[in-house]
Amino acid sequence: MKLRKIKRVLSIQDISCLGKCSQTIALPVLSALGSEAVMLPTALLSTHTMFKNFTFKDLSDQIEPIINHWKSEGVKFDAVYTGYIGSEAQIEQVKNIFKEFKDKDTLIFIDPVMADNGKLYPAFDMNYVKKNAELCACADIIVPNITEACFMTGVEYKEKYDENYIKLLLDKLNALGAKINLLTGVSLEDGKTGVMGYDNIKGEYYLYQNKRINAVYHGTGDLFSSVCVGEILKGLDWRDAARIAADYTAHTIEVTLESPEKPWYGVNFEETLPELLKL
Ligand code: PXL
Repeated sequence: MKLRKIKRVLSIQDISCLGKCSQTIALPVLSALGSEAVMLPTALLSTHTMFKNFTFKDLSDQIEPIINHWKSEGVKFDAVYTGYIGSEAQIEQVKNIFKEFKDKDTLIFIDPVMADNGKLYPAFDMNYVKKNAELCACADIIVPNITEACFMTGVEYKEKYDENYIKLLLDKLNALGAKINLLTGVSLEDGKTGVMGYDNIKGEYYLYQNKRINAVYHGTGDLFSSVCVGEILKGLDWRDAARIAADYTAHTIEVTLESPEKPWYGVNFEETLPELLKL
């Protein structure tokens, strides 16, 4: 009998108790795709920061003891996946975690969650952006949206753009140092949206456009990233993983529109997960 080993992924992001995003999306999606999800919560919030009056407990002081305990257990990770990181100081802690746990086959996947629609999320400033850009140098893959890419590269944010603008952004992202740069929310045709990436090692672009659904829900970036990580760990090439993640996210938004909640409560991925497993 051939022995199989489950891939183990460390998910570093906050726990927002209500409002599906970050860990509450990453864990179920990674498990469904067949990886063991280990979580390192960066902060504990009552809701994500698009709600009013959210509570926020920084968990930085827990990171070192947790990591030390895992080291004493000799634990290894096939991937380290980072999302929303609460502060500049925590970005430094994350860099150390990469040093501690990265060996030659460990995938480092960074979603530099900090901004959307031309604006930074509350609590972040340009110093935080600069640190996040430095962190991206450690990655095998980064998946910023256009706003995050603009903040990290200093390129002007535009709502209307063409392929040359996206290629310029990808060029500037490449200079940050990650191996694969994958821009999300790229819309190059009317009624379409998707991703465009550049593989720094092979020198190749990849563009994928699918149907654009005119609705904005919170947590869809986290859904896209979690699916990408899970699919890559299943052995898929990053391009196939990105295509599946883009199609699945769009489909989940469409399904969510059939039972409308307030968009900041997130998408109903619970309904579509069984279909993801068949893709
Ligand atoms: O979905 C990204 C995200 C994750 N975690 C927290 C957030 C956000 C975006 O607003 O506020 C706490």
